[in-house]
Amino acid sequence: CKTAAVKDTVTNTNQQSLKMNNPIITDKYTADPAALVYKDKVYLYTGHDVPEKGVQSYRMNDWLVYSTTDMVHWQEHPVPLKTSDFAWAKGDAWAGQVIERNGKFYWYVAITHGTIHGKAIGIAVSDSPTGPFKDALGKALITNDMTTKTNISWDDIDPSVWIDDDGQAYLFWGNTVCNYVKLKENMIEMDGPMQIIDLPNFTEAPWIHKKKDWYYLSYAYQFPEKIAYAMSKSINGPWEYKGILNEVAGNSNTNHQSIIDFKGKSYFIYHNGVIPTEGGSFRRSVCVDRLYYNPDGTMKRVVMTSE
Ligand code: FUB
Repeated sequence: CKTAAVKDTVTNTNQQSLKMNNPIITDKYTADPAALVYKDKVYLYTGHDVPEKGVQSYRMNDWLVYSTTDMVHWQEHPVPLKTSDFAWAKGDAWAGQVIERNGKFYWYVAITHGTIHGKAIGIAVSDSPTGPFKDALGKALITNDMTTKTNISWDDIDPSVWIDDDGQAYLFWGNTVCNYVKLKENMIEMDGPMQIIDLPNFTEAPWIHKKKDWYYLSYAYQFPEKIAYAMSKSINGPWEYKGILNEVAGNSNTNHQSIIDFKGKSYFIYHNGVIPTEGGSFRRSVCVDRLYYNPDGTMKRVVMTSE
């Protein structure tokens, strides 16, 4: 598999000082990682692929949460959120992200709508990063009615959320087109028009992070998915495309990234399908690797590791 092949590169370049034990979770299939740094811990929210014999499509009914203080030892917490917690939805616990504001934790998720044909973005809220979370709105914040789409065959609208230095919150999402909108301080209402960001080969999975005075918008690129990114001096753009950050992850058509800094180091968190025998596009596993920046702020390509 691809991850085994890059192991020597890692050793030779001496980039990797900490063994990540990839995949980091092996007793369950986990996907679509979204990490939150809060106080002295990292909370990792993931999707959960449920293997079903002979089924080659997503079976995802709940989301999972793990925490760590060292990025190596991960503690699993009780299931924090299920598709059935959204009464208006039909199923499919797809990608999402959690953010903290004023002591509350808001979880934006992609989920299949019960009556509108397609995916929607729901919001769950909790007083604790580990939940339990409950539906914050009682309806979808954003819907993606597929009956109006003629040129797209899939309807993933992975949300990603960001609170800027001035306190303004933003929601990013999209499939084939990246959209964003301001959120009100209550985090559950939009505040202004939806806008579009022009990014080459945008598929899905936007993720915003900031380092020094640069904003980074990384996303799943083409299909099978690589991770590419753009940079800007402002959250409102203009965004300049900077290239590929991560190759197609071993044995999975999708890739999905989360980028954080924790205790002075930068991390790239993603999924692949390398668990022997059953692993694949619908039985994925979350991995963590170190991320390094160049002096001009661009990011070095991530070297995927298998341990
Ligand atoms: O896990 C289901 C979907 O596959 C996610 O929403 C996408 O990001 C892709 O990983």
